[in-house]
Amino acid sequence: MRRTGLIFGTALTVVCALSAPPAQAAATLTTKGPGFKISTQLGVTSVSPTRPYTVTFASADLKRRYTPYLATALSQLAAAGVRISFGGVETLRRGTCPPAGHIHYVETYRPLGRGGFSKGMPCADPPGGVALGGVVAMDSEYFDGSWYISRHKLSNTFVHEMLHTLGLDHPNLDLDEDGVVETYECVTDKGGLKPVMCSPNGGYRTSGAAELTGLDLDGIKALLANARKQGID
Ligand SMILES: [Ca+2]
Ligand SMILES: [Zn+2]
Repeated sequence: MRRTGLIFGTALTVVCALSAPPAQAAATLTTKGPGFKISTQLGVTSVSPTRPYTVTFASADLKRRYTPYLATALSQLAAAGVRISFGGVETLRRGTCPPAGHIHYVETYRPLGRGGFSKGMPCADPPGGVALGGVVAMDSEYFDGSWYISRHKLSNTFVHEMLHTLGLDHPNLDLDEDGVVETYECVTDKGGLKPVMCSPNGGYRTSGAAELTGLDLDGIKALLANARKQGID
């Protein structure tokens, strides 16, 4: 069966119910913008402009297969001021956070317990609210042929989940004011694009797309600016 609808989710739908944003973060820090939202409910309010972020993989095979999907996004993030680069292979105990600054990719069967969904989670409540990276679990179904996903959605999923680990949440809003924040209900940029962080998916729809939109970059810039506002290096 071919399914092209809901492709990725995260545990954020679960987490949203847990707690209000930390009180100390509310006053001066940017927490959202027209096309982005920061994961304050997970205690992440900034991205360090100086500390390194490193993308690691659970195996050499994953590194080989996943790197092409992430290279453009890493260039964009670096250009925006994030010190991010590819690292190597490391083993992580299930359910734990990787070493500081690592964004660790694994491949598991239905990490959210739902077919076709992948999961990206930041390490919660990092000191000072500075993103420490996290774990991305890509659904193995995309790669063994058991779940159809278009090339552009797969590419966007890689980037979407990575941005969760840096502290971006779904920016969905009740734009039509029907009282419900719906899937795909996200602002668009001048070119009609939804942010790649839109739930369940957004971003460029060209084949092989794996880029942040300008709206997502606004979110990254806000995370970096929050660090500077707090004097965080
Ligand atoms: Ca609505
Ligand atoms: Zn998501």
